[in-house]
Amino acid sequence: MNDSIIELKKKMKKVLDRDRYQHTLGVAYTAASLAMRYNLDIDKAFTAGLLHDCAKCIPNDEKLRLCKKFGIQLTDAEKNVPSLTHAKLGACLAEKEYGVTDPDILAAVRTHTTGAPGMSRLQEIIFMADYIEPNRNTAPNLKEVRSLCFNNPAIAIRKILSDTLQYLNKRKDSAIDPATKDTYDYYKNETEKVEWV
Ligand code: DGI
Ligand code: FE
Ligand code: FE
Repeated sequence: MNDSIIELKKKMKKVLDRDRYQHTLGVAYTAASLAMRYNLDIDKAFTAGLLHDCAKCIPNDEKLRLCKKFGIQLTDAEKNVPSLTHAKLGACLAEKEYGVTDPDILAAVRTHTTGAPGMSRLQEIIFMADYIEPNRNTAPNLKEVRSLCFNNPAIAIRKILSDTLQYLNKRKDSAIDPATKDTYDYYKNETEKVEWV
């Protein structure tokens, strides 16, 4: 792995708490494995994995202040559930604070929580790796979803989002971001084109 990855690892260890750093390493290595499977640049996937939660441990009021400072447009859901902003703010910090210029890496960080319709393969890999990395253990159907991620990304993403929407619908405080619903609709439509689903 290149030197910039080693530097980034050190920086993430400083700005994340212990569990979040372990999760971050899990996402980076899982993303690297998915990149091997789908013939993508391994260093790019690892870098996006390392950075995806770089804004997660910033206190919520500070997150909102930084979003305002950087002119990041927030949805009503993000205003109601400020922790959601760590994705867009993370992409902004990846560029301004950690020197990332690759637009695909920045997009992967930006969309890692809600997904987005028509994601690039790298965006899909980070979205999936975040959900299945080895330290994750509470989501339903993890065994099935882990296997799907290495076999059929569109179906895996559809399943992740349907389980996430079901979980959010059960919770009273769940403000569903339009991006989460739009992404589900997109991947549902994509996978309905496939006959054997
Ligand atoms: O940052 P992580 O915990 O590693 O993972 P993440 O960025 O995917 O965030 C996961 C949480 O985000 C999970 O509890 C589900 C929640 N989430 C995803 N989409 C939405 C959402 N929460 C709300 N309120 N609305 C959404 O649209
Ligand atoms: Fe996250
Ligand atoms: Fe994460």
